[in-house]
Amino acid sequence: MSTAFLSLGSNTGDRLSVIQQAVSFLSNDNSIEILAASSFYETEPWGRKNQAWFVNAVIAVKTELSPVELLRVCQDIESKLGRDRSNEVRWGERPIDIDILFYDDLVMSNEILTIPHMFVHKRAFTLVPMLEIKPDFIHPVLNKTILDLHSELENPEDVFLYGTVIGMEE
Ligand code: A4P
Ligand code: MG
Repeated sequence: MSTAFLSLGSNTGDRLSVIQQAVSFLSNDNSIEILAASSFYETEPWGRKNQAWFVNAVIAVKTELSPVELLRVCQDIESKLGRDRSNEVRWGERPIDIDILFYDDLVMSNEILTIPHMFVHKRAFTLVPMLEIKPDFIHPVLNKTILDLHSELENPEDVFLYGTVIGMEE
């Protein structure tokens, strides 16, 4: 059994509901057990600024699936929830994105999967929810805790607990 951390994000449609449905699909998979879930956050778009704000969350799962099998399950769920990759631009808007942030302390990279996720340490929208569920997790390449990586962010994008944003820009 392995422990993986998954990032969920949405910035079109009913963002919160789509993320909740994704978590529910994951928990219904017989090979996946949800160990912990962060709160929901409203986050400023990272990478491509001119788009709607995202809702983001991170969950910890226990699974017997290999990393690639886990990715396939996540991509199937993305499709079920209406994601059509053929219409997308990199870092652009999407109804649901599920990324594998970490898988135990595995380090791997091939054409379909890079673990740890290559931007996990640069994004407040992944580090803030991680802080809630596993602040002492050590990034296996950078050898730093989530707490340290978060404190080292330069110019982090805005991340607010869901429901607490006043005057959010669209
Ligand atoms: N892939 C490689 N490694 C991984 C991994 N660890 N987890 C491959 C998941 N997928 C991984 O991903 C493209 C390919 O990456 C997959 O086919 C898989 O084989 P994708 O989800 O189809 O495309 P993408 O999401 O457009 O590309 P990318 O580079 O993964 O974008 P990101 O990094 O997911 O960024 N701002 C805020 N505030 N919140 C967000 O959630 N999300 C993005 C998307 C940009 N800005 C954001 C947010
Ligand atoms: Mg992705």
